[in-house]
Amino acid sequence: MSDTGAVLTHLEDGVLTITLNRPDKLNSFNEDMHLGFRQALQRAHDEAAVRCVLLTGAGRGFSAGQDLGDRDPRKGGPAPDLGHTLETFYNPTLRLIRDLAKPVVCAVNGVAAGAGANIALCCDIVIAARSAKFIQAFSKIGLIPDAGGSWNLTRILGEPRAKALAMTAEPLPAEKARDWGLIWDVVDDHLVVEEAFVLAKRLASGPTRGLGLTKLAIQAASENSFDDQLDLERDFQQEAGRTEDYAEGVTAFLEKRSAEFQGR
Ligand code: T3D
Repeated sequence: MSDTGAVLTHLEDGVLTITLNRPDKLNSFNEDMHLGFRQALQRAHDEAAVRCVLLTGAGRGFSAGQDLGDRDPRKGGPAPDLGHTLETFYNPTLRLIRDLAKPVVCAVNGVAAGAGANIALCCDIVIAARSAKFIQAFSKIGLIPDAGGSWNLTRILGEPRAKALAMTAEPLPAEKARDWGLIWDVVDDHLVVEEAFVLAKRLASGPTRGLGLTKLAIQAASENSFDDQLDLERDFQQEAGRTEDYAEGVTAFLEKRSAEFQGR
């Protein structure tokens, strides 16, 4: 582990595991954790050796969102400018996850609340512990869903469920989140990180550029017209078709063996 305190990173078999590490505060986000998280995601962007990211939390929770101790009105002073904190801390991180042309797997090891829930839901493949729950906690403190929540929930669940989750702040159990199509899978608590790592390792040994383009193409689909998406598929496929991994994949098929992708 290369230890940056509030965030731990560990690179193994092409998988950069990023662990949110403030377990006594349910991995809620203070500035230190924001910076460590962003630094780790930037590393995933920059290093070719990183071919997949696995995000999880230390201890019994995934993340409880913003550290409310840092927002204590009883300490006096002017009200915090939350537009500024979103723009400075959360939004760049969410953009890094969405724009990263590599798979991001999330192992939701326990409760995910507020921005913690929505950061998890922004990842590409989410596997949750059976006891985990997702809470749009914002309305309990007078806020709106942020960290991409109003966008993701509405697109995935539709307005009725998105509004009800956001307005009631009712915990959404992991199995219901899976049944509603919000996450990929649910596994027994003690297996969640292990199973997510197996999946991440499999993705890390895949055709990294092709997987990255797949991610970006699927994300673009909800915004594009059918015609625009066909154009995008043409361009992305042209790029994928020029990778060494494509040549290796076809060769391996013809030679009746497993492909050995190098991520190039
Ligand atoms: O501010 C901005 O920049 C704008 C952005 C906002 C983004 C947001 O995320 S707003 C939403 C913030 N999050 C919340 O409102 C959730 C608050 N937490 C909870 O509702 C509950 O903790 C949970 C439902 C998540 C879990 O409940 P439970 O009973 O399992 O655990 P707990 O006992 O409440 O928490 C355990 C400890 O973590 C506890 O500390 P203690 O008493 O043992 O010393 C608790 O205070 C601490 N903790 C939990 N969440 C937070 C937190 N400390 C600081 N900030 C938190 N968000």
